[in-house]
Amino acid sequence: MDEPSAIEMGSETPDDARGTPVGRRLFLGLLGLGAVGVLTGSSVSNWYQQLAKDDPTGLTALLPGGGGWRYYTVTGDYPSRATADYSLRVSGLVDRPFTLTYDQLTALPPKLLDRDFQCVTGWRVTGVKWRGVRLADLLDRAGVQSAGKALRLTSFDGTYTESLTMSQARLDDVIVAYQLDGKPISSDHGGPVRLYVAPMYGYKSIKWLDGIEVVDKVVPGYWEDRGYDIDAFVGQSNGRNDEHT
Ligand SMILES: Nc1nc2c(c(=O)[nH]1)N[C@H]1C(S)=C(S)[C@@H](COP(=O)(O)O)O[C@H]1N2
Ligand SMILES: [Mo]
Repeated sequence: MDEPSAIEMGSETPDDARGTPVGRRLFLGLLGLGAVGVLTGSSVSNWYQQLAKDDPTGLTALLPGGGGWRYYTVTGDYPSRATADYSLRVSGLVDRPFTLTYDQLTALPPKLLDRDFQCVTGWRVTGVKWRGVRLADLLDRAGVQSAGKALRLTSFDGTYTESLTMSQARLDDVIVAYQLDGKPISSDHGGPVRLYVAPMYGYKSIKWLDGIEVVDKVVPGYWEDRGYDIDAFVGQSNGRNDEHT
């Protein structure tokens, strides 16, 4: 397998049939900031948002006003789902599989977190406030069977997956999140519901979460299949962020 890199993590979306990484186009775009005028008269902040969305390089973090976030998607679009149409399925090696609506999820006892969000590629957003439900609470509700050793998490983008061992999933700061900085999570950020794994690099925090399946062993997730650590604790894993400075 090719050695993955942080740039690869951000450039899964080809911008044309030849598969030119978006990153190159973006980088050239940043060099030519004067080109902003041709972008259909949108305000600079709208332009900035769009740029940040497509930015696999992290370079937009160097520009003022963006809050430091990059909006990642490996599929090339940002699926949106109304809260009324949302549901979360908990299944697999459990005694009581269930499905929660958005209203049912958000009615459960909340867990609040205030942490830095750290992508393995090096960008970080400090002091992000999250509200959600402890993943451990959902697992308790389902009743994990003794054979259940790991979780396989799925996204309604249809492509991204993630994994956690059972002990990681039960950590107090791993939540199924539905608010970010006091507002419902936007679809750009993986709303209406995403995972937030506070102690680990951002790629563990799967967006557009719709399925939690208890399985008997770890099934590597999307980036883990591409060489990133399954145990992605910030500062402890290989992180891959040594590959670019
Ligand atoms: N479904 C899905 N979840 C995802 C990703 C993705 O591309 N698709 N990217 C991951 C990575 S690498 C990071 S750093 C964070 C970024 O979250 P943000 O897009 O809200 O900034 O989402 C993670 N979850
Ligand atoms: Mo990331």
